[in-house]
Amino acid sequence: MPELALTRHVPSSFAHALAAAVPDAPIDVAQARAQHAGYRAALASLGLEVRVLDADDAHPDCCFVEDTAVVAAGVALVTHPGAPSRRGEVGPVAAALAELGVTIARVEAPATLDGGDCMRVGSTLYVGRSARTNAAGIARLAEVFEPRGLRVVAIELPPGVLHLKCACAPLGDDAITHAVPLPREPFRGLSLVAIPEVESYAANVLAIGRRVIVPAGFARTADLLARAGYEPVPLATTELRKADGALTCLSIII
Ligand code: CIR
Repeated sequence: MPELALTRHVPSSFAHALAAAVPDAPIDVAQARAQHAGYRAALASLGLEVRVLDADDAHPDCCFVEDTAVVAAGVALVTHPGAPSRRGEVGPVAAALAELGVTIARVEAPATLDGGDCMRVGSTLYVGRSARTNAAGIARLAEVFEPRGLRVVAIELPPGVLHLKCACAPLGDDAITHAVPLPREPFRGLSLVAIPEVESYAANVLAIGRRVIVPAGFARTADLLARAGYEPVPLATTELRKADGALTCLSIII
């Protein structure tokens, strides 16, 4: 079981975070902060020690720490994010990970890699090739993690899917959620909880053991997870969603 969640506060500039579409209502930063606090409380209630890094107002997306490092097999691969505006986010996260005693490796330009494109399930590390993660980034991921016993499987993402984990997420070591835009073939051998197309945002869940944090308001997904033997823990994410954020993106779980 994981023990620690590294998170980062929502900056006061959060209303300027990257977003594929302009939201119907502007981001309410105070509410985003309240939702982030709810997230940290949920992680703590599931038994994790939660660390929170200071926000950096110069980086409106800095609370989405998942994209800045991939941690597995005792190594943190600090990324070179695909979005230029996010590249300055990695320093404080790398420093915090180094303080935790994790071995640090790095992705260097021209390679790009976002942690949201990386999903470890058992001994397999799936990686989406996306607008944010390029072939050199995937090659670097394989170079770092394959010698440490992880099989790296690349998946071409359909246009419009920001990150691999927008459409799937781990449910332990042999199961995942899975939403329609993704092919099924690369995940053969895993149990899939198929998320209905109208609820595809809710594919991004955060499982800690059998308890699974799900975005609030996605009743069918919660029901499907419960039927599959998990305990859904709904959490409000409306303001984070306006910046294309969901649940896994707010932490690095160690
Ligand atoms: C971005 O576009 O980079 C942020 N606004 C959202 C990042 C979400 N990250 C994630 O799902 N891992």
